[in-house]
Amino acid sequence: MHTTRTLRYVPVLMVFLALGMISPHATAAEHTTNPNFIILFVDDWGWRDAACYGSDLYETPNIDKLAATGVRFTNGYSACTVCSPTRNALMTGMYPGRTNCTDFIAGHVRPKAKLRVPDWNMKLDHGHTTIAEALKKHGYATAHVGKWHLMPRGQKDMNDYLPTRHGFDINVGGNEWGLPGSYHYPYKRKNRYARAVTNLPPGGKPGDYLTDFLTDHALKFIASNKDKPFFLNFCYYNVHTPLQGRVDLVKRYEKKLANMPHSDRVQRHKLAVYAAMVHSVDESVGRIMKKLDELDIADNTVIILAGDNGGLDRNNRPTDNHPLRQGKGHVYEGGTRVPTIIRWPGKGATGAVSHTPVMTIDFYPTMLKIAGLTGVAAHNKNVDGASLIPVLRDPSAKLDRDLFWHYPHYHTGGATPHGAVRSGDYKLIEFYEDMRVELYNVKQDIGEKNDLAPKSPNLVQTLRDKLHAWRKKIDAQMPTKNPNYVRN
Ligand SMILES: [Ca+2]
Repeated sequence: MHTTRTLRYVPVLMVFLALGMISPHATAAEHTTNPNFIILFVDDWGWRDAACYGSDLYETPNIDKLAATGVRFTNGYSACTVCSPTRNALMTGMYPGRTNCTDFIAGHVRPKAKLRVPDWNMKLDHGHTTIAEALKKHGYATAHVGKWHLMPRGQKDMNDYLPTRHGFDINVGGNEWGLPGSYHYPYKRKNRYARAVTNLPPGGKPGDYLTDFLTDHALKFIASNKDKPFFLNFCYYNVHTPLQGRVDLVKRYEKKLANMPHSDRVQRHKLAVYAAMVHSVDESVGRIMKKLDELDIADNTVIILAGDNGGLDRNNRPTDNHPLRQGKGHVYEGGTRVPTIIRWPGKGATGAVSHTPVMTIDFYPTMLKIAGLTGVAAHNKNVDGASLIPVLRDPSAKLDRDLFWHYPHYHTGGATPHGAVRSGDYKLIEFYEDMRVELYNVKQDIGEKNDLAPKSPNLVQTLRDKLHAWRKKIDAQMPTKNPNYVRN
C-alpha cells in the first residue's frame, strides 16, 4: 500500500519540484510518511500513578523510559471524568457534549434528584468517521485490543456498534462492558455471564492474567503488520476495578510495603494489589516497546499513552491523587488530570516535559497531521481537538485555545451536573443545580483549595460567557428541572 501510494504521487511531485513550486524539504518536515500509531489507553489511571508522575510505590520503568524518549505532559486532561465519553472523544476527536455521549454506559438514574438528566447517547454513532476509519481509508491495518465500552447493552442491534463496525479490522476483547468479570482466566465471575470478557480469541489457562493475554495478541498484530502502516488501539482494562493483580506482583508489592521504613513521611500509595495492576500495564508497555525494537520499526511508530479519567480516589483508595482534589467522577483536577506521554521518534522532543494543557480530543487531529493525511472533511469540520505537533516539537509552545467539560449527570461518587472551562491558568466550574460557580488558579493552587470566584467577578463573567458560548456552539444538552424532585 505504502509503495503503491508513494509511486502514484511521484510524477506529480516531480512536476511541482521542476516548477519550483514546493521545496523538497517542506513536506518532509511537516509529517512522517506512513508512521504506525499505537494508543495505549489506561482505565482509571490516576495522575500520580506512575513513577515519572511521582508515585511513591508503583514501579513503572518502561513507562518512565517512554517518557524519557518522548514528551511527558503535566497538564494532560481526559475529555470526561468517566469512561465512555472519553473513549468516544478518543475515537472522534470531539467533545462528549457534542456527541451527546456524556456518561459511562449505561449510566445511572436518579429519579428524585433536583435535575432531570437529558436523554443521552449510549453508543458511538456511525455518522462519525472514527480515527480507525480515517486511517483505514488511507491503507492502515487497524486493531482494537481491550476495553471498548462504546455500545448499547442488551439490545438487539448492540453488535452493530462493536469496534469491527467502527473501522477496526480486528477486535480482541472489546464489548459492552466497562470492566472485566475477572482479571484472572477465564476472565468472568463464577457462574455468571455478567461482565465476562467476550470476543477473546481462544487460548489461555488457569493462572493467566488478562493484561498479559491481551498483550500477547497486541504483539501478534504488530508483528503480522510490521511491513505496512498499522494502528493499534490498546485500551487496557487495568487499572479499573475489580481490584485483582497478578499473584506474583501482588506478593512483590506486599513485601515492598512491609520493608518500607517507618518514618514521619506520608505514604500516599499503599495498596499492593493496585500497585500490581499498574505494574502489569508497565510490563505490557515494555513488551510492546521491545517488540518494536526487535522488528526495527520503533523509529517509525508514534506512541500515545494516556488515561481515560482520573484515578479512583475514595478516601485515598484504591489510589491517592494527592495533591489533586478528589478523583474519578468529579470535576476537580483529580477527576480529569491524567498521565499523558507522546513519543514521536525523530520529530518530537525527547525526554521533555510540557506544561501546556492537552486533552483526549487532540489525539485524532494530531495523528492525522503527523501522518500527513486529510481524513474526511465532513467529519473534521466538527473535530474539537487541536494538533499537538507544535508542542511535540517545542514542549514550551502554547496552544491558543481553552478546554471545556460538560457533564449533565449525577455520579455515584457524589458529583452533581456541571460544566467547566480551563482558560490559561484558571478553571471555572459551573454547577447546574443552582448555577453557582467556583474559580481556581490551578497553576498556583493545584489542589483547588482557594475559590477565587467571590473576589474575581470580572474573570468569573468572562469565563462563564466562554463556557456558555461553547455549550451553545456544540449544542450541548442541559439537564432540566425535575418535577419529581424530592428534597433530602
Ligand atoms: Ca475509566
